[in-house]
Amino acid sequence: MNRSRNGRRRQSRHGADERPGRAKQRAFCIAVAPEHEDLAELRELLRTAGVAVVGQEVQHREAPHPNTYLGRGKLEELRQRLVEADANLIACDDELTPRQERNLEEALGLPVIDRTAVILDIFAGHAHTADGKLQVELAQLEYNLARMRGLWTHLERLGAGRIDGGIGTRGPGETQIETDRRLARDRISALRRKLAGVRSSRGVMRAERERAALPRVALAGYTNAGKSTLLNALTAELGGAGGSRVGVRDRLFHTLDPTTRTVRIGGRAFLVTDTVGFIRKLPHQLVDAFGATLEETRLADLVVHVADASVPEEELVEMVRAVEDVLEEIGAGGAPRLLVLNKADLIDADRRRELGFRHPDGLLLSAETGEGLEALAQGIEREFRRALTPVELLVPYEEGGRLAELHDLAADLERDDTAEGVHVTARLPTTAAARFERFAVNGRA
Ligand SMILES: Nc1nc2c(ncn2[C@@H]2O[C@H](COP(=O)(O)OP(=O)(O)OP(=O)(O)O)[C@@H](O)[C@H]2O)c(=O)[nH]1
Ligand SMILES: [Mg+2]
Repeated sequence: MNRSRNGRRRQSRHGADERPGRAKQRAFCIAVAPEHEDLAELRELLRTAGVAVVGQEVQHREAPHPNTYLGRGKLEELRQRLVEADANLIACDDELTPRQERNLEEALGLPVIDRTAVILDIFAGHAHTADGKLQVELAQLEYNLARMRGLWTHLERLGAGRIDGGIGTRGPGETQIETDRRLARDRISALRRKLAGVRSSRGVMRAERERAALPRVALAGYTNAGKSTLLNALTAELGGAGGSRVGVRDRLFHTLDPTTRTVRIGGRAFLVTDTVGFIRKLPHQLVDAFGATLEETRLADLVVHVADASVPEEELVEMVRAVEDVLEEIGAGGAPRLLVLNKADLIDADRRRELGFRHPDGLLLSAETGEGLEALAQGIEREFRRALTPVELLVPYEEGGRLAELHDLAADLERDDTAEGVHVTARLPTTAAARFERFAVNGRA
């Protein structure tokens, strides 16, 4: 911590800070919880956002105070501790109502950011593709519209350039706020239109057509569980194609944009997609804005749920549940699921046994060392077969291309050349079965 900063002028209520570059921010974390809560995740989020943590306070109460989040007495007590800790920012582990946020800022005399703002800020920093950037901007605008002030200026992630004169860069003042609101709403509609355009663009449609032909596996899971590492391992070990390695880093929400690779398992090609990680209390603005990205998971034939099993059991259970909740929320709750307990290389023999009986369906694996990869491949193959639809087709000889496609897609394919064409019995993924319907014999397709 840089002591020489102690005497510097306070940030304005809206976080404006005229120092050039990104200021070193020193956050004091607060939370309300009925029982013990260690705030490790909020600290990790802040670390990823480039903010230092200088202290924390968890108030034990059933529910947050509706007006001030923390109770009166606690607020009094905190003021002194904030000075001692040399904090210049408060970070709250829950999403605050605009009123709670305002009241907290007034009572504590420091800018307040909530969990949602931190997550949105991280997303803003990690979005690389045009699509990703649009999605994050949309989520931020929606969050800010309710608050009408500068989320970005708090964490100073975005240089003035990008949102020059835009929402969140100005001070308050009633007229300004009205103008900002209107601008924000205009921008939100424009972004929605743009995103809709991106989605319906030719490229996306073509990719989707191609995708429909091969069985799709989505890697889903808590952020930092090792999804990208696993995709790399699957591509490297099992053979596959589709470009360079996916970025891996020990930070939250490293991956935002979905990456799809072809992986060959049991002689058949699968499309495996790595996508954005989930988190407890995932801001609903993000779930909305990332609809197209999350679609990859919703449309998958199989969801491989990757969990970091190197954490204590309680945390593991909580993270697994958080992911299940989000899957449910995005409409992927019904898809066949395979649980992968990753980071096996960090787990000792005792804990391995414990995992074995606590999560009997879980597949212990290490994306780093390759342990368990083969078992995962078999698991994918097995789940895939379970979801196959039996078909009986008569494919005319002139449709040779379709036959080749069938060979790629089908399991247990048997063919018999007859006078009318090739008679085929096989088992196909449901989506593919629908596409071959017109060749169906006896209504079986
Ligand atoms: N020891 C060990 N570390 C792992 C393993 N798999 C992943 N990691 C590490 O865990 C961290 C996160 O890995 P990623 O693959 O980026 O995780 P992710 O799930 O894609 O994370 P986000 O994209 O942020 O949601 C990195 O530091 C990896 O090196 C593993 O099997 N063993
Ligand atoms: Mg990743």
